[in-house]
Amino acid sequence: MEGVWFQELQTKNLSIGCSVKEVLLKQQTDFQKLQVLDTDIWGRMLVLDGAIQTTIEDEFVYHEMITHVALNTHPNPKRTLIIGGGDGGAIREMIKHDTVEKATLVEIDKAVIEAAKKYLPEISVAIAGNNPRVEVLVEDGIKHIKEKENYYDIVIVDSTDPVGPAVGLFAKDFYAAIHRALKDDGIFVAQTESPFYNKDLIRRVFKDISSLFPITKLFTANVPTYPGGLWSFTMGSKVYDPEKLDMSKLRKLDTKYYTPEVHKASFVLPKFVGDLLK
Ligand code: AG3
Repeated sequence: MEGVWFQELQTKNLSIGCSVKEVLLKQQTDFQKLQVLDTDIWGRMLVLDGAIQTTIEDEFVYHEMITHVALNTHPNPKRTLIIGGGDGGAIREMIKHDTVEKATLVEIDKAVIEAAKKYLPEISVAIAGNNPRVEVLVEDGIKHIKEKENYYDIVIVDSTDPVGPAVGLFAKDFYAAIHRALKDDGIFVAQTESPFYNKDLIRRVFKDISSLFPITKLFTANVPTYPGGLWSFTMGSKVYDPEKLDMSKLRKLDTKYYTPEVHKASFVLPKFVGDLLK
C-alpha cells in the first residue's frame, strides 16, 4: 500500500479503503466532521464522520433509487420534500419529474451544502442554480416535518447512518410526523442501511413504518461504496402500491440505473432480506 489511503471503519471489524489523490476539504462543522477527498477509484467523495456518503462514480445508483421508485409510484407528485441530502443528488433526480412544482430540501448542516456546491457540482447542480422549482432550507428536518400537515405528496429521508445527529431520523415518532405531513395518498421513503450489517435496524424500522402506513415495502440497490454493497430503502405508502403499477405508464426519465424493470425487480428480495420483515 503506497501513498495516502482513506479508510472507513464500516463495522467494528470491517473496513473499506481507497487511495487518495488529494484532500480537497477537511472541516469540523457545527454537526459533524466533513471531508471531501479526490480518490483514484471513485473520483471526488463526500465523507461525514468517517462514513462515505457519496462519490462521483456511484452516486447515481443511490440518488436515482431513493427518489424515482417513490415518485414514479405516485401518479402526480407536486410538492416533494427531502430531509438531509445536502449534497443535492436526490433533489437533482426529483426535479426530473415534470409534475413536481416545488421540491424542498431541508438540510441541517449548511456546510454540507456549501461543500457540495464547491466540490461536487455534478451532484449539487439543482441546489446551486436559482431553480424556481427548488427550495433549500437550512434547518432541522424533524422540526420542519412537525410543522406540516396534509402537505407533501412525497417525503424522502436521505440521512446519514443512525448514529449521532441522525438518530432522530430513524425514530417512530418522526415517522408518525411524516405520516401526518403527507397528503392522503402520500408516499415516504427512507434509506435504511445494509441488510448484512444493520439487520436489527431494518427489522425495527419496517415494523414501525408498517404500523403507520397500510403499504410498507423494502427495496434494494447496489451501492459499491456502502457497507456490504447491497443497500436497503423502506417505503411507506398510503394508497399506491409500488408493485402494482402499469409499468408502461411510468414517466420516462433520463437515468443510469433506474428503469421500469429495475423498479419492479428492486422489490424482489433475497430470502435472508425478506426474512427480516416477517
Ligand atoms: N446517505 C446514506 C449514506 C450511508 C452510508 N453509510 C456508510 N458509508 N457507512 C447518503 C447521502 C447521499 N445523498
